[in-house]
Amino acid sequence: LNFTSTLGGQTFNSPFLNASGIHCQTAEELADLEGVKELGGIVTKSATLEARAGNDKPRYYDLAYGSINSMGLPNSGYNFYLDYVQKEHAKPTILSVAGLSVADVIKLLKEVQASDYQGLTELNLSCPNVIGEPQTAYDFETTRKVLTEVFSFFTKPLGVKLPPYFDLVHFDQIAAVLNDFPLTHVNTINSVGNGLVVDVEKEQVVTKPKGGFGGLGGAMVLPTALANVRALRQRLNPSIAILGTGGVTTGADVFAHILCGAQLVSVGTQVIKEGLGVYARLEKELSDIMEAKGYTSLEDFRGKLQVM
Ligand code: RRO
Repeated sequence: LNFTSTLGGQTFNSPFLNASGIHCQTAEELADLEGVKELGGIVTKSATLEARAGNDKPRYYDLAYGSINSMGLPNSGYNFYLDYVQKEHAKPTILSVAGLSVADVIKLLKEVQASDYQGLTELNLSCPNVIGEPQTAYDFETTRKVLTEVFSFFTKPLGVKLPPYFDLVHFDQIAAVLNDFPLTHVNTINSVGNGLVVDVEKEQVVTKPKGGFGGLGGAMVLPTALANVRALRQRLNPSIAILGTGGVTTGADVFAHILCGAQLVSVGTQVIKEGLGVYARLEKELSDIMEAKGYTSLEDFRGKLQVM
């Protein structure tokens, strides 16, 4: 089977990525990812200008149908991740960056532009968990302003990480903004922001920051993720690839993401639940489905979802 996909001029030998934030904060975790042969590429934890400890713990909670997190952008600072991606790696990397202000975003991307790094960068416009900070990509005008300023100087491959949208008009509105810029990709979805999980026995929330509000991930968000991949694939310029993230627990879920138009597919919560062995299982399950259907490459079914 041919699992090859291209993105930003680079070849990914498999469609699988780690979701940003999952097992990609420390040098050890990133080295672990390099050792997973079924991973097509490696995404770093979103980097800020300064290193951050993140929010108080507990800040991640495992649920039967997924997870809730309010990590608060713990990371080692952009210098660490920019050094990391400039080293030799067997797989392509995606450098994720997140600003706490527009000025931060510009400063971060100017550093990336000035560096020797020629790979992909992804601007996270959708972190739901930094106290007092809105998710930028829910504000269409601010998103346009940020991208206008960014593309006045940034010439390297750049994508954006989006939050989930829930209204067809919002898909139209964000696509109208994104289509005006030379983006390599959009990565959709980030966690479903500001859910609240209640422990009825304890009559209490399950995570400490923000009074228990946090981003939802895992199986419960799969239909939302598929809707976002599909709706954006229908609206974005063909030159903008879509990275599908959200709700993957089986090879069938990976197949569904690709059927909706995903170029690559990320796994988050299920990596936490199952460990890095998840990728071998998903690859086997995807292979079995493709073989049963007589497909030999991802192109055979990518974006070919049928409607009634
Ligand atoms: O660190 C986090 O709390 C976090 C981030 Br930056 C993000 O983009 N998405 C998420 O679910 N958590």
